[in-house]
This record gives sequence, structure tokens and C-alpha cells, in this order.
Amino acid sequence: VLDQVQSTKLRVQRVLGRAASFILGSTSSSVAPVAPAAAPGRVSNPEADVALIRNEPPGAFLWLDRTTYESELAARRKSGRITAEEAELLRTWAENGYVVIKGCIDDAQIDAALADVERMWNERWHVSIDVLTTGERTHVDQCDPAVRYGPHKLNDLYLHSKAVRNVFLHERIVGFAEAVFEQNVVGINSLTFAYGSQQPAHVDHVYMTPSPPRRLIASWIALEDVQPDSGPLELWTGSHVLPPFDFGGDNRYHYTIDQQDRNTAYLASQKPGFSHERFMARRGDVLLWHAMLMHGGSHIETPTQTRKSMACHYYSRECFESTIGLKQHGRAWFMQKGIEDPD
Ligand SMILES: O=C(O)CCC(=O)C(=O)O
Ligand SMILES: [Fe+2]
Repeated sequence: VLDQVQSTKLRVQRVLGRAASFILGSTSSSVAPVAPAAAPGRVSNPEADVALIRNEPPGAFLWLDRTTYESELAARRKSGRITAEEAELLRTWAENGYVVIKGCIDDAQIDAALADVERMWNERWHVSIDVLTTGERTHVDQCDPAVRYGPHKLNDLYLHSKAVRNVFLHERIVGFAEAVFEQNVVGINSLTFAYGSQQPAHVDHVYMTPSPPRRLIASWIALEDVQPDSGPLELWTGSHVLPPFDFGGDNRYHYTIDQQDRNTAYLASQKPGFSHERFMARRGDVLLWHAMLMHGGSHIETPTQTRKSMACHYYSRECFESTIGLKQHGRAWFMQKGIEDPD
């Protein structure tokens, strides 16, 4: 039986080439060696005792995270697989850890999503909600309706609203994520905001850790023009190259409460090495960020100033053994039960 498995592996490898070595976890010498990651190494002066993951196998990295991304982009251009504009966007991703797609979502789609948010409050749907002022997790049909007028997160509204789902899995977002993963895309979580989150600087990979690692990306979708006093999304350009913090235990990439302060201190120590930006989006603009990019919600200067937006997370299809629990939406999939954001 083992021989049979081995020969199947080799056959699949011959057909799929490099991808198969990752999927099948094989290190067969018939597969070309994978270039090392471009990034890790840019950490500056970490505290002597901070534990970082520095021994990731090259196959763990996605193609745009490797030193060879320029030649890979050129090859894809040459074969006509990507356009010049797509190449530019993917290069920006490799360098900065995020891209902006201006005017991505059209007005009608945004209006439909906002209308469903309105209906959800009026009809008090059973939607999971985090009240950011108290830290309480409850449901819209169980909470004080006044919660609506302060910072909160609606969890996975895409499960209840087709209009929100259409924004969540917009074809341009899905198309970009497919290009990054070179795989199909699975929407795993949507957060709908009316106000800023004021979330401290963090890395999403730590909370929604994919398996295999690194196969996660996030989107931020402006449902209205962002005002400077609303607590815009903030990010540290290029910080996706930082070596991941090592939480130890069974899953070294995944957040543990006892290591949380050290992780926060590590990120804070690295902030000065990167340029700090705020996403001053216009309605319909979308920002996509790398799972390891440091970002957060900046301080809300005017508490009554809304910041209607969605933050969404997507896994590569390779994170799922089968399509059980997934539903198709165009070329993409979504999880029938969203992943809870522990943060
Ligand atoms: O929208 C924000 O302020 C931050 C959202 C965020 O960091 C996330 O959902 O991962
Ligand atoms: Fe985040």
C-alpha cells in the first residue's frame, strides 16, 4: 500500500509540479527547490529573549513572499496569465504587504448591504455582535438597541444577508486573493462596523491562523467615505516581512493568552522600522492586506463620527480537506459557519 501511495504521489507531483510537493508534504528531489522567503530577516533589534519563528520551510511561503517574485511575475506576464496592471498590483503586494483597489464596489451593491444592516437592526435579526465598549459578545435580538450607536462589530453578517455576501465575495476581491494563493478562495469571516474599532496594532495570522500557515488574506471595504476623526484603519507598510512571533505549544503561530503581552511588545518594538499609513478611503474603495501585516484601528477623535466599513478574512481552499461545511458563491466558497474572531 505504501508503494502505491508513493507512486500516486510521484504521479501527482509530475503533473502538478511544485504545488504538489506542498500539498502532499513531500520533499522529493524531482521537484525544483523552492526559493527562500524574501522577507524574514528584516526584524530590527528584537528583545534578546523574544521567540520568533525563523525556521519555516520554504514551501510554507506563498509565491509572492519569496525572493523570486520578480522573475515569477515576469514569467506570468510573458505567458499572458496576468496583465501589466495585475503585475503592478501583485508587485505592490509583495513589497508593501497591501494593495488598494479604488472604486472596487459599486454604489448599488453598497446601498443594498447598508439597507440590510438597517433592516437587521429594525427587525432585530439573530446576528452575533461584539460590543466594543464593554467587551460583551451577544446577539442583535438580545442586546440594547442603543448598542448600534457606539463602536461594535457585527460578526459574519454575510451568513444572513445576500447583499453583504456579494460585497464580501466581490469578484475583484476574490480574483486578487486567487492570484495571491494560486488556489480557490474561501470567505471565512466578515466583520461589519458602523464606527472605528480602535483595535491595537496586531497581525491577523495570529488569531485566524490558517493551516497550512500563511494562507490567509484580509480585506477592508469602505461603505462610506472615511473621515479623519473616525479612527481610520492604520497599517505599517512592509511589516508583513517580520518573522512571526513564536507562541510555542502545539501551534506556534497561534495566539495564546499568556504570550499576548510579549507579542504586543514585539510588534510595538518593530513599529519604528516601517512607515505608518492611514487608509483614507472613499466609499467603494477596498484595501487588501497580507495575513502578517501589522495594522489596527486608529484612535476615534469624534465619537459620533461613523466609519461604516467591513473587514473580511479569506483562506485558501487548500486549508480545507473537503467542501463539507462550505458553500459555493461564483468561483469562491464561504464557510456556512463563520470563524469567530477571538480578538
Ligand atoms: O477595521 C479596523 O479598524 C480593524 C479591523 C481588523 O483589524 C480586522 O478585522 O482584522
Ligand atoms: Fe486585523
